[in-house]
Amino acid sequence: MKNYNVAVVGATGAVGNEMIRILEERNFPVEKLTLLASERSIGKELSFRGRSVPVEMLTESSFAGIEIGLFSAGGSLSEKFAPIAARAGCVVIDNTNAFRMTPEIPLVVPEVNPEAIALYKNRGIIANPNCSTIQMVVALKPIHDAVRIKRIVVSTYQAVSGTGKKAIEELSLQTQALMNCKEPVVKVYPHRIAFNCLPHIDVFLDNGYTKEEMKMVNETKKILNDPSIAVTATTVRVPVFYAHSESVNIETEKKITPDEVRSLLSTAPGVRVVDNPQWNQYPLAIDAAGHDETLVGRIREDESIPNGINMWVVADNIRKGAALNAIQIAEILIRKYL
Ligand code: NAP
Ligand code: 12T
Repeated sequence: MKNYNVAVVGATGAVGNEMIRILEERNFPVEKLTLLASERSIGKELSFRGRSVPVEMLTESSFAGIEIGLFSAGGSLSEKFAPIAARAGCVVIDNTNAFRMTPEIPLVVPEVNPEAIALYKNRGIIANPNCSTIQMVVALKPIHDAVRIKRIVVSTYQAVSGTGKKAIEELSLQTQALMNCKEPVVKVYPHRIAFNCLPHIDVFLDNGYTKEEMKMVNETKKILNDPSIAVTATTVRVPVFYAHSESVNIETEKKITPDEVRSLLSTAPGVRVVDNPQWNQYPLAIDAAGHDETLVGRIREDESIPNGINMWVVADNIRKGAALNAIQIAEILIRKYL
């Protein structure tokens, strides 16, 4: 079996770190691992398969001989360096918002639209969707195939780790400060996040929605390859470290019962149904964190309309929402195309 030269761009970040762990965990056939970050990280070393790997500075010549580039250092760096890497012959799997809605670039969730990976040939780039969108479409795809979803109303409860390592530290420091009667320092978000909820993720747009909300609207249609699905979203930051939770309401064309949804999802790839309210069992962020599956529960009829279902969907935003999804794409890429 062939081994591949892999680069992680943004290796010292929350997502990059998890990528290194998952490459190791899943025994991805890595020949040489190159770790790239900013000038600030020169001198750092990260461990991979029991060895220390030095972090190098990302430059235009970083991609000679690299076959797969896992990018997670922010949108503007991807805009600049992904095309440079692609020109050097590297297939880029990009975790940022930079290319997701570019028509000729595939936007992939392996459980949902793995066939789109073939389009990597267009530009040498595959886009990884937004974390909140990934877990929602993993749960909805089997239902959409069975009874066609006409409309989705989603509200999210998103962990601070989605913003990166600075935000993880901010929630931790603010919590400690408040528990010790000290003034919390507010830096990463516009308001305190400890013991609070912020209806604000990413920047506000002219239509009154946030960019995160519009990512959910637009990416869902692209991944499900169905521009006719109506989607509306409210995205909220909550004081949770890892795993996003979502309240998802759907209206379907054909009627489906909660039992039929549970049965469909019980065999769906990447999904674990956790739905025993009589034993207080339902998806929890603390149970999803560190795991691969998207947990789905609280499945019940929306009694306000003829064909409606409500559910609660939880997944680790750094794993399925980012690093794991990217590496699952890479696994299909090497198995079928490289
Ligand atoms: P993070 O913890 O803040 O890490 C940022 C990483 O980018 C670090 O490795 C940092 O290196 C590197 N970086 C920053 N500026 C750089 C530069 N000028 N040159 C080279 N490297 C640079 O953030 P994160 O949570 O890992 O997220 C990183 C990006 O991934 C986000 O901006 C977002 O676009 C994307 N993301 C996507 C999802 C998703 O929904 N799929 C989820 C989370 C994040 P230093 O340590 O050297 O500063
Ligand atoms: N602002 O990949 O803050 O578009 O949780 C993912 C997560 C952007 C993205 C976050 C964000 C993205 C967040």
